[in-house]
Amino acid sequence: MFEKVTKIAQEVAAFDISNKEQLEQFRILYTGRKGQIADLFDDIKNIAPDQRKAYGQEVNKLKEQAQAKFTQALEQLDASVGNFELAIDFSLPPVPHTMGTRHPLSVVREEIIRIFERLGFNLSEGPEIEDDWHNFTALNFPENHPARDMQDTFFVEGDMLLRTHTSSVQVRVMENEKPPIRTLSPGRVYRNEAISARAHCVFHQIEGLFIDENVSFADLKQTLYYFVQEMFGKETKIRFRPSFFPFTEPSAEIDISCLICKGTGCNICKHTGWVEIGGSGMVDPEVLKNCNIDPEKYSGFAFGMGIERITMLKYQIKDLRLFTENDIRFLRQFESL
Ligand code: 2U9
Repeated sequence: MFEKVTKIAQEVAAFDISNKEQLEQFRILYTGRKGQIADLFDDIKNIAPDQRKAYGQEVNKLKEQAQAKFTQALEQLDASVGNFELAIDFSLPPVPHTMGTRHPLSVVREEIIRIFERLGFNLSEGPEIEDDWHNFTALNFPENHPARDMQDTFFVEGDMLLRTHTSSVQVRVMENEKPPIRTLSPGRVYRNEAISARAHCVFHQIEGLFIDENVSFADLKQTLYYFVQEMFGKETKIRFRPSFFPFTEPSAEIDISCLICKGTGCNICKHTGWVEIGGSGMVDPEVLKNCNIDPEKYSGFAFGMGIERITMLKYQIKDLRLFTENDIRFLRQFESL
């Protein structure tokens, strides 16, 4: 029995450990739970009782030697990995550095803000969870207006709802500030709509409000004309189509000449030569009154646009869902903006 211990001790001493595979082999053969040293301990029952003590001491000595050899080899191999395998290879070409890019909606929102900033507009923000007064009643929506329906608006609780437009922010501005008011309110809005290529239940709007003495429809037209030329290029034409909104009177839809066919007719403009970018109008005197502004003294205009819509027109994006899918192949296309 002692010869077996000596034989294994010789093998352990002679075993060459120069890589991780050999180290693992050494562990399996000798120091592991099912290794030969564990077997030697099991053999103790076959040793004559008067020799068991000496045998045990021998096997213990071997176990310590093997364990020490294992630990030393492991430390050496780890150190060599640090020195060589993980060392930096300075001859490699640089890894392109991947920075995030600004979302196209943020780029376009900024661009719109910059244009109106040059006309003296400031920015205003407000809550996304609104009350009925700021979202509907102050804006002259009648009690039975379809926009107040559950099908169109997400109600939270009681008369609280997810704002359906950022006009609610401008109601708050009017309640809290005196004219002259020139303010722009960009933000997220919610409508209870099925998601498709052309509609989403969450989207972004930017609305403008201009209130002062003697503000006329001509001011509205000139302001939006300036915006369109700055945003879409000097050759872009603008037209106003009569419309109706509860909060403006008169009201007008804003169209621009189609950016693709320049007004000659194509698929994008459905062969009309024009595409809609938003709505506008003179603030209804009832709305001014609701916000404690004297309609005898002041008048104003307002307008609203969907940021998604403007971005889709400007960059020829065909599906609204791309804005929220976070597909890197889509987002990377706007890297240079
Ligand atoms: C106040 C009074 C009036 C803002 C306006 C529109 C016309 C309009 C739509 C465009 C596309 C919303 O994103 S959209 O669906 N907006 O047509 N918005 S006038 O009028 C106001 C705002 C605030 C106090």
